Amino acid sequence: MTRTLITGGLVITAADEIHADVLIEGGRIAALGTPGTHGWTADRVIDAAQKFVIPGGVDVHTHMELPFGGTFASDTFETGTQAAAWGGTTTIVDFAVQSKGQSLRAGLDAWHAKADGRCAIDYGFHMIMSDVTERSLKEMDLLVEEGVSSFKLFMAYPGVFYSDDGQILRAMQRAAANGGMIMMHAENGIAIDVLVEQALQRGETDPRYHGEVRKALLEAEATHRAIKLAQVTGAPLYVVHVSAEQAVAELARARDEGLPVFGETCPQYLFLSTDNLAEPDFEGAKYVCSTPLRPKEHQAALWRGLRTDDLQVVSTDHCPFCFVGQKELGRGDFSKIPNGMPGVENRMDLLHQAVVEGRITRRRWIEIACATPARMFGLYGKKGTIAPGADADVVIYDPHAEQVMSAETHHMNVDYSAYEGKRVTGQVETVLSRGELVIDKREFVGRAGHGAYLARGTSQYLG
Ligand code: DUC
Ligand code: ZN
Ligand code: ZN
Repeated sequence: MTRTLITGGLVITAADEIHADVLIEGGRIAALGTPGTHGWTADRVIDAAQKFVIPGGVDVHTHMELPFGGTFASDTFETGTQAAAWGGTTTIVDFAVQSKGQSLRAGLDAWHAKADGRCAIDYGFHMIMSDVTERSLKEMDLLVEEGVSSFKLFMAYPGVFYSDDGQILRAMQRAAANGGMIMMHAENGIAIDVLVEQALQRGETDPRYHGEVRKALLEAEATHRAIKLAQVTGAPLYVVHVSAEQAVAELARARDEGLPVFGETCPQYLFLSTDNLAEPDFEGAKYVCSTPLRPKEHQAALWRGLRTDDLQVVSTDHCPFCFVGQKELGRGDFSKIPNGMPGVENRMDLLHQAVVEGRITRRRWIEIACATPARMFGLYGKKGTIAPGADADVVIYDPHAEQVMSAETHHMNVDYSAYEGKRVTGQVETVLSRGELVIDKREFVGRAGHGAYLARGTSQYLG
């Protein structure tokens, strides 16, 4: 059994910051010990002096190879999980998709076929339900039992992923009974599609109109409706990619009422804005995602929500499309721009930058990026912390390194960076996944197929 010892670092978890040595044995954390007192020996010693020792990031919202708008997200499970590791993320939960007329099982099988044997880090699946029928409702119970314990429903994208309120209510009733978590894309897609049509008729075809028609109020309205439907059924609700201040207010009100309602935001909403969507020469298309980027003024509410726990998780919604050949599908018609942005490699660094800037504390960084996403989706104990018995998914993080984000240097399979030229302080140095080196002093030493499929438990936020 290989023994690894990480010495001299500052171990940061959601709960503590302690100077400790970390002993890893057989892929798991064996013990934490006071430096200089324990006498442990190991096959491999990693010097973490002046560095942070943090749990590997847990990104619970990615879309590798997602079919969207006539094309596919450009990261495969192989490239996307390597990029994740480069950025200090050691677990992803991706979204398997049920196609219309098909079973949940068929969707899940298709996603296993894409991912199994290809991932550099561990991975699990949520299930996107695009066809809520008697049959798929029954299948939900089986999926929860076998480790796919969360279901994403869409109030947007009529004709594609959209579910109506009756379908949503039925899926929520089922989740309330079987322990599943309902994840919601909360935007009023029926109303948005009318506004899209009207904008195009007026000749408003540039990327920035994507942001104008997908109104904050229509995110807030859908968030409110989803909360009320969840309340009627008793189901827990996790609202994905929250971007509007008014939607945060809906979540805060529901949480003040004591409802099991949770919210996630993403780095793009914290660091980018409609100014990016308005970039000339169609460059704004790089920032087209849904929910859309909002005017800068919304960012304060998102940061506040993260501090007050009205928002609990930051994930990426990593869904990259190349500018050349993919985003370009929407030249002359913003509604044809594939929705999504790259970011799986950038999340831990951007959130560390928020620590540097004093927006969140170091422990809150680990809480929103590692511990809470693991707890939320039934992975905690194994993932999301550094404690005896946990998987040895560990990142040695240099908090003093300076880096400039760029498509020239990133590892995501996409031809642009949403943060091109952005200077941040802090960088991943070494990454272990279940005790095995994936990144060794900024060299990739992992392999496709090391990543194991994670059958998840139910959310640890449910009673
Ligand atoms: N939003 C995106 O930006 N891309 C994929 C699906 C989604 O909901
Ligand atoms: Zn979505
Ligand atoms: Zn998504």
